[in-house]
Amino acid sequence: MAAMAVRAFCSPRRPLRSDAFLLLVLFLVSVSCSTSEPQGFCAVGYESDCGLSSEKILIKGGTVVNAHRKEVADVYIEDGIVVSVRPNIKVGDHVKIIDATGKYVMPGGIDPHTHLEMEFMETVTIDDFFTGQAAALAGGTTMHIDFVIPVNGNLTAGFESYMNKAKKAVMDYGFHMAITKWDEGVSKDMELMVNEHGINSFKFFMAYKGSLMISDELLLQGLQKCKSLGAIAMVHAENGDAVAEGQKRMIDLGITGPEGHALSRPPVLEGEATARAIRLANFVNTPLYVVHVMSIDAMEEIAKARKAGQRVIGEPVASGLILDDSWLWHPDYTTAAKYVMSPPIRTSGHDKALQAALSTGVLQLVGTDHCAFNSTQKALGSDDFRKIPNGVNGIEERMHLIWDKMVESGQMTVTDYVRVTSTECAKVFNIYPRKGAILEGSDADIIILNPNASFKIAAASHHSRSDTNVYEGAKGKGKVEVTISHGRVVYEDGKLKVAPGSGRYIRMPPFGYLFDGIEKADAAYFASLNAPIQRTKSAA
Ligand code: URQ
Ligand code: ZN
Ligand code: ZN
Repeated sequence: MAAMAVRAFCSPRRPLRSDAFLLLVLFLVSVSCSTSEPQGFCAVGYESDCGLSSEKILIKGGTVVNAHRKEVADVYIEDGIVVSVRPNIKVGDHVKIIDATGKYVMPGGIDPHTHLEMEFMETVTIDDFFTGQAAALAGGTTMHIDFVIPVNGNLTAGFESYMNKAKKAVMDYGFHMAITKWDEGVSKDMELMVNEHGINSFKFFMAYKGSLMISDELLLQGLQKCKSLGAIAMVHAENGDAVAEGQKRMIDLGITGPEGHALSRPPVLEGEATARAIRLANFVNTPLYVVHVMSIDAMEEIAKARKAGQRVIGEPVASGLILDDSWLWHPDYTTAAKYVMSPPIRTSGHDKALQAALSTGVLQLVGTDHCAFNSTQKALGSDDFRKIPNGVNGIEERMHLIWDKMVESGQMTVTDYVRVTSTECAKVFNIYPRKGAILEGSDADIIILNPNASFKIAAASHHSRSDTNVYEGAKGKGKVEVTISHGRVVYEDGKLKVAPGSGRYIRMPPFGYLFDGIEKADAAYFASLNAPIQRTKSAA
């Protein structure tokens, strides 16, 4: 666990208060460090911004990269906002100068898919809004969108429980809302979430039979409600009924290990559900977002729909782009169980096809589905793979892995890198250009990546609370050296300077760009019906 500087109390700007008070505070910190957080994590008073006030910052001489262009320019930041982006900016005193010569200055990553402190499969994901976000910042991601799980199907209760979890936030975040049951109350609450709480996307699970899974009837209701609210419908697309059959088939064959997980839910079940969701969204004529696209089968359904002009967004995740399923056959259970997630990581070949689809725009943005469980939690399924908590890490590793795999390999340009790791997410969820860009007036969420430096991934040095990492030992080119969140340098020289409570909830308005012209298409559809036919009662 990398050390975090307890800045506030040592910062030159904060006068030393009475010794007694300082001792009390240090005692509180040591208690908080020793009890809840592993060694090296130090959190200080929630409300205080720990002296991490917004700084005046000038980033000099870097190559500023946005999704639409790159330019050698300076970036001047004040009060958490990008004030100007142009060459040779002159500034006064009290401005922190960061030399970015030879480096890339890019919008901080935005991770559209995470699960922090989520109750799932008889346990809770190991990273909460403090450790998960701290890991994100160390990896160059400055915002994430997490999935609120309703409490017994109740959306408002779910929202309140997640706002409570997010009290310890150290970076900006937003919420998607899962829909796990349907009734008039849920339909009403969806309006509330959109109009009152800044949620503009809802997720429907077509798998996890008996827990989160919903029926096609509910999916149809949900798609129509999303359309009326200008909210993005998101789907976990696997045929949950067939998966249950696949699981039974494996267990009956005596296959109870992690390899059984992959064998029980083959790509065809992801392809079938993706095609079904796409056709239902086409029937309703509303945009669809397919989360964690893990296979060629699902990707080709998305490609076909987009080629036909349908508004479908495909989100591959780092694990599907980088890893293959050979790990699930690893003889050591703890090692194999690390890689159990759904849809499963696929055989080698799917990863390369997903990379190609991402580099050519068939798929639009990269998430992580960060849903980390430590080895003790994963051991819950040591006798039956159906009980292994599904999920892998990635929130800290995504920006580095995609840079190395896609840009260093020449598959993707640096402007496209920014588009798929930040800008497209901001646009789809309607928070661009406040987020996802380095433009005058944008939030100063910025990373400085040194293309000539390198990274190495290891559980021993990562910031997640998990004792394992599915990218253990991975090395590559490109290193995020500085992370600026909301105008504050929160990661520099390998040190995190974060303050619980400093993260902000980002409201996301409905009717983003994916809804532009939907009503025109509806009008054309109704005009095309050429019905009802006015028939006179036949004489007969
Ligand atoms: O399905 C999801 O997105 C959640 C439950 C995370 N777990 C996973 O295996 N993908
Ligand atoms: Zn899912
Ligand atoms: Zn997920």
